[in-house]
Amino acid sequence: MKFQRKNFLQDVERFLASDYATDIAHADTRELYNAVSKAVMTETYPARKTREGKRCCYFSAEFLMGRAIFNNLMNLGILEETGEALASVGRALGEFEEVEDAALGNGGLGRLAACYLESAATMGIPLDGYGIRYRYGLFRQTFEDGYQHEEGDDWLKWGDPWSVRVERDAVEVKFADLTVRAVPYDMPVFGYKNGVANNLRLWSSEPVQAFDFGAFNEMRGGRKAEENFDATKICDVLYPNDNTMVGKILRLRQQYFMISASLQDLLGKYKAGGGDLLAFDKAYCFQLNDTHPVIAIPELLRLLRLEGLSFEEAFGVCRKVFNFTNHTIMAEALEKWDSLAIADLLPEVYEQIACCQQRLEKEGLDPAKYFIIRDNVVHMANLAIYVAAKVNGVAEIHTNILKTETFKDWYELYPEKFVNITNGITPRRWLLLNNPKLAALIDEKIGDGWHTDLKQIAKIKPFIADMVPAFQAIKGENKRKLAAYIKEHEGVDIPENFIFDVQVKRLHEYKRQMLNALSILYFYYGIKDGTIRDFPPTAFIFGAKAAPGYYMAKAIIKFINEVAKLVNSDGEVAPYMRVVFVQNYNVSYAEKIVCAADVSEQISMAGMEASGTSNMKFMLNGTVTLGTMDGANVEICEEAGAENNYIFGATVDEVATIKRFYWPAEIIEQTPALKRALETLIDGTFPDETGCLAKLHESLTAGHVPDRYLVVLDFIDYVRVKEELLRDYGSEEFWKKCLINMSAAGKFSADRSVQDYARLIWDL
Ligand code: 26Q
Repeated sequence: MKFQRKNFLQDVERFLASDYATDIAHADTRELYNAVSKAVMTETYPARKTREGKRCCYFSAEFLMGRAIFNNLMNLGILEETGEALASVGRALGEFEEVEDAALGNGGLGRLAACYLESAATMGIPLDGYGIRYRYGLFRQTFEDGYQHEEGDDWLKWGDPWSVRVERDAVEVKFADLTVRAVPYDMPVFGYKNGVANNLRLWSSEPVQAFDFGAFNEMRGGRKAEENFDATKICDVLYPNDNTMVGKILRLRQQYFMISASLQDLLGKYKAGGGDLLAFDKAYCFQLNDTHPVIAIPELLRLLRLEGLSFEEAFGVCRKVFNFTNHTIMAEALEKWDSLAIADLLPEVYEQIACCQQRLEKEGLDPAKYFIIRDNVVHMANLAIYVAAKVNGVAEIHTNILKTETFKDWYELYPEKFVNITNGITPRRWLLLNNPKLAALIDEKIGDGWHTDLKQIAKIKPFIADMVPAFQAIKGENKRKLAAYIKEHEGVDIPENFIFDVQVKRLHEYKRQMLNALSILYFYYGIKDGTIRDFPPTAFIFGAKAAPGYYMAKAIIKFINEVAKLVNSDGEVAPYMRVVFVQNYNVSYAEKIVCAADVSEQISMAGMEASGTSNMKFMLNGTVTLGTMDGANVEICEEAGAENNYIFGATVDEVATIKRFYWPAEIIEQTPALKRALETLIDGTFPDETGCLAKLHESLTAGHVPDRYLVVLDFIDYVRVKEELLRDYGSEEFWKKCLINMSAAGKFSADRSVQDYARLIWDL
């Protein structure tokens, strides 16, 4: 975008005057943010372009976009100019650090959707996002007495200047008990310095009439008035679950709401343009982001049949347009819905699901293996696999598990449907924007081709030895900044010369934050009793939100906060360690943490983490991985060399055998240091008024399936490798490992991922 300071500042003044009756000198940060954003929207509008022809639509219940302003200015190529223009009138771009994230997603799956939109725009691939404009995003987290507390995330209080409400495209969505109006809000997704803008369309639910006077008069009867009340409730809030399914009808309403609105919109426009319904796939294809949008399949069948297509014709269209991505093998995350619940809420949609089941039965397949509906339960993943053209996992190891275990029978039936597309991250947000000094250092050595072709970052290899001092200095500065931020927001002092050992991700038992916490206690007691000497000074940094209903995850947060209190208040260990659990970990916090980390903890039980994407972000910023052979860690080792990372623990194959006769009690007895760390959960070391720590202890040691995720099994190997890493830290060898990882991150660009999708799945 051509930037003209005079026009820009005039636009800003005009918006400040018309929207807030103020001016640049007097506007508060929120007012200035809105005016600046709208000025950019205005100036870029006429010049936005996107590719003609077939488009792919990314259907997703989550888009975890984070903060838009800096990324948009960077991609438009006007970040510096805007900063200078604001400075010339006595304001600063840095003020916008206060603006809160758009957190319309939980974690990996939602952030992946956001990275893919940015990468597709940058690669010139015509990909648009379709989802829900939640009124409240993922809850804001605080700790009170070490326990997690949740508050509503009122993200719109900052305004939404990057979205445009498109009244003319509003449609009605019908449920058995009510009809609501779906109004789209469009947000441009700017490609990196290429003039492209794709679109993210988020639907908002409203009453069919703004004020239904008839309903008002019938209010004593109740029913009508309640309908209008319910309409807005659909988009009220994002369900705060990650890798677990909640069977709430409201969640099903959300899914159908965004899908029906999107398909009516797309099909309506296609028809209006005179398109032949049987050739719908020549104009569109749909990527289903996990099972959450899978209701799109019966909805499109319903809509096509309303247009007069036979079931077989409509089914044929669906088989060509839909593709399905699976993000998890966890049984509790695979969506299953009660048949009656769907039939009650969406009778005509259920009818189409039943037709799919009938069609499947007619094929004469083994009903024990192949079913969509069984025992009055609809299996959304099976519906998706039966109909989709392509089914993909998100890392090599994950796709292999899908083929050989989770969906083994389906793979035998349709081997050609299954493909792997390893996840990726956008190098713009996750290096250029969050670590500008490192990006500039790379530019200086190899030019800027890597910005949009990350494979080129391998060109840095011959410079690695020379780069170490500059890299150290940049990392040191990033660490100082993070430490200051943590001091301000969490009240914990982290000396900058400490190693920053980081585990940030959703809180889940399978991700094994417990393993990390127990190792900290092991080091702590070892330092205290003198069995561990000269421990390399280390800050253990955690960030994670627990689903509000996930009892064990919340207990783990309480435990780690208690460990932090114990360690941080002990003067004897102060020279060696600190522990901090940062509150409200989100995309913006991640940007600060990722560039400052020395150790990236990726320690899930092998076979559980589909891919992971923070592992890629750390790698790209020159951080070694301390991890298991799980998810994309496997490919990170392939690319960067296992010898340049710190790998431990049982492999997938070992997990499978060991699980059959696993009994942790024996190992605990033979490992006194582990036993001692575990005992702190029940011996009064920590207050436990709610009994949650005792429950945590029980989950690791007792019951029908003790220690489901093999924390005890992997403990010894974990602390061995972790100590080795911490002792290697600071050597010339270690710094080279960091840079080798950075130089080998090319594969993990989301640009590569979306190009793989475009070529192997979307046929764009
Ligand atoms: C389902 C039904 C009802 C309510 C909520 C849900 C729900 C919501 C979110 C189920 C799962 C999720 C999120 C899953 C997720 O984030 N998976 C992660 O996806 C990443 C991107 O592919 C991977 O890198 C991670 O390994 C995987 O855990």
